[in-house]
Amino acid sequence: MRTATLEDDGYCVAEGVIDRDEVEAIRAELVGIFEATPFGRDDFEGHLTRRIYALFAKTRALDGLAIHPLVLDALGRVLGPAQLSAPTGIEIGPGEGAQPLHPDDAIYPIPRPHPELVLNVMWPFDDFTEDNGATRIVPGSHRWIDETPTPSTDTIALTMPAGSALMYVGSLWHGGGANTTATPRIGVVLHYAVSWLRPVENHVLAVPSTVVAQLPERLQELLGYNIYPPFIGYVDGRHPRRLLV
Ligand SMILES: O=C(O)CCC(=O)C(=O)O
Repeated sequence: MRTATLEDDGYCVAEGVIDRDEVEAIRAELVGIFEATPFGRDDFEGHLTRRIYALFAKTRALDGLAIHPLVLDALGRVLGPAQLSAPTGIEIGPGEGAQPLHPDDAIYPIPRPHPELVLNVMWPFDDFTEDNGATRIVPGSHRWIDETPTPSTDTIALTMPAGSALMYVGSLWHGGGANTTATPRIGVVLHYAVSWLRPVENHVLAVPSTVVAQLPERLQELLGYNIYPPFIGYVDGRHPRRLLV
């Protein structure tokens, strides 16, 4: 079968990006945070699903993945200057139904078609299977203009081993799958957007600046301490990095 590409298919999967030991270490850290995280409040968040928001205030385990060379390369090709927008840990619990299908860029009131505004990287920390809620996508839907899915729309489950990286563009219709197994499905979706848009989560308030000051410069930029040329994002006329002391 042909390998899917971001350019042609709106998604791609790279397997074996992180090894089993790293997967286990990150998963263990996330499990501790999920234990202190409430279930979702509506069908979109999922009533049996827990979501870790303000992720970069709560763990250092994902810093390297957020700036992984594979990711930075894709961001440069698909979005150009980019920032983190909605980084979220997602634990789909046993018995959860399928999440409503959606394109992530629909949150922005910009008519389709438009250049890509959003790129997601889903990092699975369990093997994603048909049964435990692997992310489902609607093939070809990144090219839709006014079309929306119906109950008979075909979706495919992006099954992959933990340690893979799934990337998909913000215009692709997708959603978390139903989990019909007895164990949770853990993944982290690092959702990036072009850096001239307002990010979905307000990182500058979510992550204390004393924490950001300790991070790699590239991650600081992705968390809002950046300038989109010539000067979107300035603080008192200067680069926001100057606040990080
Ligand atoms: O959990 C997943 O597989 C996808 C989640 C998702 O698409 C979302 O919450 O926007």
